Amino acid sequence: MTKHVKSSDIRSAFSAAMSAMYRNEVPAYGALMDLVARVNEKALANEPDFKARLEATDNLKRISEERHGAIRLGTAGELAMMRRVFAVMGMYPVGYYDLSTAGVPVHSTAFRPVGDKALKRNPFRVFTSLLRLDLIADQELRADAARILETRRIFTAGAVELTEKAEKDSGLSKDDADRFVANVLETFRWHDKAIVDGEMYHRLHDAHRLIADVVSFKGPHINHLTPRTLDIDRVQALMPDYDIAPKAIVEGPPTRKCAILLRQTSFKALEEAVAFEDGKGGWKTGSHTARFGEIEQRGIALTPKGRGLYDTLLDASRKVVRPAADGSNAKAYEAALIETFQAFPDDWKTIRAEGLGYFSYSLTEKGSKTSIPAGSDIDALIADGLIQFDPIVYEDFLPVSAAGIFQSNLGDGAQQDFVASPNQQRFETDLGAKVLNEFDHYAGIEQSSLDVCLNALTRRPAAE
Ligand code: OOG
Ligand code: NI
Repeated sequence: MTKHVKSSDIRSAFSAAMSAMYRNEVPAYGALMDLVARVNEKALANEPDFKARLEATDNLKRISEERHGAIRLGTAGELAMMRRVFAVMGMYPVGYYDLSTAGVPVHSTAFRPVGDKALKRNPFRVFTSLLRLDLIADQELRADAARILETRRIFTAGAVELTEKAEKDSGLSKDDADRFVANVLETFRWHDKAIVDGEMYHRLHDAHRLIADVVSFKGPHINHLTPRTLDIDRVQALMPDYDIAPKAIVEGPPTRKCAILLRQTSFKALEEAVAFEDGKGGWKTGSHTARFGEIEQRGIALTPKGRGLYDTLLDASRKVVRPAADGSNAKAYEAALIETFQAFPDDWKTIRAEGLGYFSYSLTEKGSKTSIPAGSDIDALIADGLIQFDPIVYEDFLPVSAAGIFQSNLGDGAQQDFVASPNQQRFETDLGAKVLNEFDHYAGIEQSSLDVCLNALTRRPAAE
């Protein structure tokens, strides 16, 4: 039997290939990558303790390679096939995000690796949205869009064939994995020739810019790739020096000592030249705005209790100042956010003691030389300096933030309102699987780190 490549290696190769493609297609992404690399280096040099903890927990290597991307799909069939393609790379749907409340006619999940080892190897994730034509009032347009979407094939024959092969054989050989990566990359490529004429494009665009973006093209071009920074405020401040105009506010929690969840900022989508069918077998030049750049800073994953507190505080702060799309009240928004989040503890000890975040446990130097009786209390072991704890990184997304990121992509024009209508069941039927619950995964990672510590402490013969 041929030897199979690890799914994490395929994911890693795919993430690198996608990054190279996007860097080539969108030079501003390359500039942002350079800026992030520089800021990260400096952040690590300025904070040797932080660097040492990242190294000790095997989290340092992944940072410079870390990124997420986003795509928007048109049909249930596309979503279901995408799930199978991502599974070959060890990426599974985690979480359900309803964006209808934010005036965006999609619902989404994130495909990502789930185990501790796979995340450390390469945490590449793709925020994947499915267009909801059911939220479009115009019946005729809805039918036209559905008809157009039915005609396109977003996967190459090779991608489908290799996915089936991987499913049948539970993996791919090195040669097949290389072909798989090259084939799947095609699905994410930009096409500057639309599959509709200018008139149809404008009808779709008038209904919602996002509908035009999904329906008018041959495939779900990757619309952004996001490197992870260790100091988002610094990158935000330096972006203009690199000729990149950032959005007015950073989404998510405010600047803090202990980073929680996820902070994100982006630059506005580029207006790019595209060609529409002219109905006479030729092409007519036009433009389309879809692709942008984003950066993110990741902090600790919160427990349901911690997340509840985060949601409450974010909500309260937005009642004080609602961020305007044009950035006119950005300073006031930031101040309100900082003020409101005073209520969220800002040291790891309290965050742990109050059960707000997930931690990974490991033995200290002293702990690795000590043996204890079974049934010892974890808090006592920490107090005795035998066990230490590090925050577990949040690997998912935040719906309010995602809405803000979508918005920077949609222009500052009037926002549409849809009736809030989450429909996770429908999404899962279309996906052909249930989405995983993010909290279960963090809890599992936390528990297994504890088990490893306790086993080591209780089984080891007493040190001499
Ligand atoms: C996805 C926007 C959401 C994030 O990082 O929250 C997102 C999109 O624009 O398709 O990527
Ligand atoms: Ni994003």
